[in-house]
Amino acid sequence: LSPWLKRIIYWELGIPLALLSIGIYHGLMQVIYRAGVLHQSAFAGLDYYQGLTLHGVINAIVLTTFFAVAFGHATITFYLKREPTKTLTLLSFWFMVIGTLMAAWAMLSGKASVLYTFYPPLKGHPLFYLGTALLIVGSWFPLFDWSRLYRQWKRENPETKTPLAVLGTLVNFIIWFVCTLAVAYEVLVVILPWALGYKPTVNVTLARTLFWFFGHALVYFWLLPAYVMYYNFLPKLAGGKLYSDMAGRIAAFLFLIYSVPVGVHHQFSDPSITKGIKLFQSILTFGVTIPSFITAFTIAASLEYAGRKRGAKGLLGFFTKLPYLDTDRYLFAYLICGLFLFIFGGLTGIVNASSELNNTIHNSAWIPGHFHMTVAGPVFLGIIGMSLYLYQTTSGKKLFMSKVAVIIPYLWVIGILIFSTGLSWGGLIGEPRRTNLGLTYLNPKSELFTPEWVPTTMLGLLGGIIMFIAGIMFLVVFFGTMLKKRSAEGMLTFPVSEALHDEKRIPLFDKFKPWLAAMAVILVIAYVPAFVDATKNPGPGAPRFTPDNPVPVQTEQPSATTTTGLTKPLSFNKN
Ligand code: HAS
Ligand code: HEM
Repeated sequence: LSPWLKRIIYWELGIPLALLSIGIYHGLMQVIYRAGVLHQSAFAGLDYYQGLTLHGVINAIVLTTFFAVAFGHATITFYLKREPTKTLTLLSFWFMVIGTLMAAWAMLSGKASVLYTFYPPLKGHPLFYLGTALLIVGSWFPLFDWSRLYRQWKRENPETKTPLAVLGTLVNFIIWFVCTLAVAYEVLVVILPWALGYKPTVNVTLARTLFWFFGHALVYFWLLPAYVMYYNFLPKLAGGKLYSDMAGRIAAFLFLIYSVPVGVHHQFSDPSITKGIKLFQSILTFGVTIPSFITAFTIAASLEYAGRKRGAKGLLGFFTKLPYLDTDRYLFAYLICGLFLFIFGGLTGIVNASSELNNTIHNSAWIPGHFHMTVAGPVFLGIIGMSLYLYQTTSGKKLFMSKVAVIIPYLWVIGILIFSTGLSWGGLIGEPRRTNLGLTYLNPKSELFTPEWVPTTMLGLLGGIIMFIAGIMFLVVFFGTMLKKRSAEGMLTFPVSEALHDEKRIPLFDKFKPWLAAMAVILVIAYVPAFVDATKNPGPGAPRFTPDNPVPVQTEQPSATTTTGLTKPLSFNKN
């Protein structure tokens, strides 16, 4: 690893992890507001929605994107034995840093409390959207570089199977490139002209449809680096082999075709999109669970093989023979904890995907319950575990507080399980998401006080405090390791797993073109009708809202109560 590339990878890991301190502080604040410990709309100078925006954007957008790029550089360099170009890598880094700074300024100054989904008609400062666009465009550059390196490698090794980790990384960034085209269009063509004041209204349905074209594929962009670790490193860390190399390839290509055309499952409640499209995308969503089921069985078989090699007996005895607390293989602890949480993240996802059941849990606390067992489960634990591993091995330093490092993921699992039980249970009894419950529903002085939500939000609070403690402990270990003196020669190395069944090369599973063609066809069938709907039935051109007031800024008249006691709909100024 050249010194310049190593330095960039360190910055790409270090910057978002430093920001994570703000990210998890606001996670803690969320459970505090929700449990009604605070009955106010702001704390320490930061407003509730400002905090929630910082939490979602830092944890789910900035940390994940920087990490995927840094890990991609490391994986490609390691497996293909060639490095990306300096100019493009630096350009990508600066785009991402400047974009993050612009968005951070907008959020911290309270000018973009629009949440990480930035749905219009909530309107943020233009720099928030421009910053996000820069961050995304910056993360595209490495794909161009890596594809060139891959093609070079393939020319020299036409009959060798593409290393699974390289395949996973390329598939991931292709998904990312395709889905971000939609969000780039949303930001640059739909939102920015309106945010800058050139257009008075915005097509809310179109913006949401473009967002979710991007948004669900985004979750697989978060997930695939963790899958690269599960297939390629976890079996070796467990002391065994990957059960089947082909299973990993099939899973990667299935993600390529299924990740994008499922976004409408976030819009089951959007009236402008017709039922048939929703049903079709609901079925495709079941399709996208297949690669995860393949992964569950393949990795379980790999763990079983490792456990039996270490002398395990009986049906499930292998679970007792795995290196859960081995400080030399601390990465194992992070990966196995993530996998364990994903069992519940996956099950709750399947509930969400069922369009009828979705009516019950949409916009309820169930949803953050689901996604903290996915993005804050396998994804987050993979990111922090691998960041530590990459830094420690390439710098040649010893781990700071290694015994603590290995228990952090277990503490995190305990925290998430309590937290998500509270939120999922709360969701089932009507507790909403994205709501400062402390102001009303969890405030005994309010007439809206809802005592049924006391136990659920208390569980959320307890779990959230444990997660916060585990998160801070991780930051101490990571930055403590950075401050240590070098004790050995650092080098880029991974615990590479051999395959138990190393199936011979089948060209279909070693080529991108057929899968890209299939992806294009499914995308067109799934999304052209959705976009036609969104463009034809935009609903009233939405006026501007500010985050602290549910009443639109540009109204002809305030809402009035009729003699029947019903509220007349607001009439929007459509000019
Ligand atoms: Fe999701 C909403 C459906 C996966 C993230 N999801 C969200 C949101 C986020 C998110 C952030 O259909 C909220 C967005 C917002 O702000 O509004 N999701 C699914 C489905 C899956 C799924 C079907 N989601 C993810 C992943 C995420 C993520 C991954 C982040 C990384 N999700 C939905 C739907 C909604 C949604 C609807 C919209 C809801 C609404 O109404 O708003 C699937 O991909 C899940 C498949 C997973 C499995 C699990 C396999 C299990 C494995 C572990 C095996 C363990 C072993 C180890 C071997 C089938 C691989 C055992 C070890 C021991 C020690 C025991
Ligand atoms: C939202 C708590 C860590 C990603 C939330 C919410 C809570 C919360 C209570 C729901 C707010 C609501 O809808 O009312 C925490 C705590 C954490 C933590 C206590 C740890 C100390 C994480 C991590 C990630 C993450 C590590 C991702 C890597 C998100 C996202 C949202 C969210 C994307 C949605 C924001 C939105 O609705 O706009 N968090 N979280 N969280 N969290 Fe976390």
